[in-house]
Amino acid sequence: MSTMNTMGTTFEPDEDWLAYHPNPSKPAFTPPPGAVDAHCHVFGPGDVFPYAPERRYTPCDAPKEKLWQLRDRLGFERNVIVQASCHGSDNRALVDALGASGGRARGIATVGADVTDAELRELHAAGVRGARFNFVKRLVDTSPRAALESIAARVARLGWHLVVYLEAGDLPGLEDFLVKLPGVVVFDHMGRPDVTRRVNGPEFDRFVRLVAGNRNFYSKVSCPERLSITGPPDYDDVVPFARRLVETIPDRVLWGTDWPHPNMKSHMPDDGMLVDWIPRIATTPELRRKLLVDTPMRLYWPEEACDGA
Ligand code: 0GY
Repeated sequence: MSTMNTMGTTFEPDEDWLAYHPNPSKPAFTPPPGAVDAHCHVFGPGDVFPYAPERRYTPCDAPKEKLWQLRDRLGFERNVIVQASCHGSDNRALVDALGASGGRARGIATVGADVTDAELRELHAAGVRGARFNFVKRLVDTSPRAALESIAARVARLGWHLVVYLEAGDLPGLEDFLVKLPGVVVFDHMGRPDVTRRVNGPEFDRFVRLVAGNRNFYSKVSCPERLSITGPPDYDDVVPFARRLVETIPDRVLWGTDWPHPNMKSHMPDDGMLVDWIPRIATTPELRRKLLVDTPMRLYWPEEACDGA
């Protein structure tokens, strides 16, 4: 499949690219009213919103209309759309989706140090509430720390928070930098632990201590499909890691589908089954309400949040 934009550029997905599940199952678990899918993406479509020249992968298009269909099928009410590296710091596809969401989506943008205050204000008006710092080396050349510090200070003035994507092995080298960041810092996918290691071993202990010890740190307990070695549909090996976080910092965890699951090479998850995984990591109605409603509402729709945690 190829798409051509008005400049005559085509975007062929990578040869080994797995498309999102065409027909996810209806989950048996019904999310509580007001549930938020707090980590998902939109890609393109490339003929309208071209992928970034510096991208490390070319995905298949994953447009907003498909995301809304998924939201409704899974029983969610809102989305937090996270800018992915294939769009670089061109947030137009994200802004377009936010504008079409009827207020039911908020966004996490990627911005460079050269972003102007006027551009930041425009992003805010569109529904962006955070900036993503991506430290995953296979995806991006990370900006210098000084540039990130400057972005962090500027977006903090808008009340935004930061979303940090890293792999567990890189955490020790980043900790000093991360603890000085202003405001809320949300870690993607539990800091990407190696789940073949012990859940109480030194690597994951370090992550849990860091997020538990800093009241402004949050973690997404997402992406079993990305972290698991034992695989679908149960992703048993990831459960103890997510559960430990849900039980240690119940007011500071978030969950998301990660649709359309960029760079999955082993398999493409059935999103309905991912939703059915939630009760295994958040084992009471109260924990599930905090995870799926209270905490994302506090971060992304504070004007409507009512839990006051
Ligand atoms: C994810 C994961 C990935 C990609 C990106 O920004 C990105 O390109 O987020 C990944 O390949 O691990 O869903 O956050």
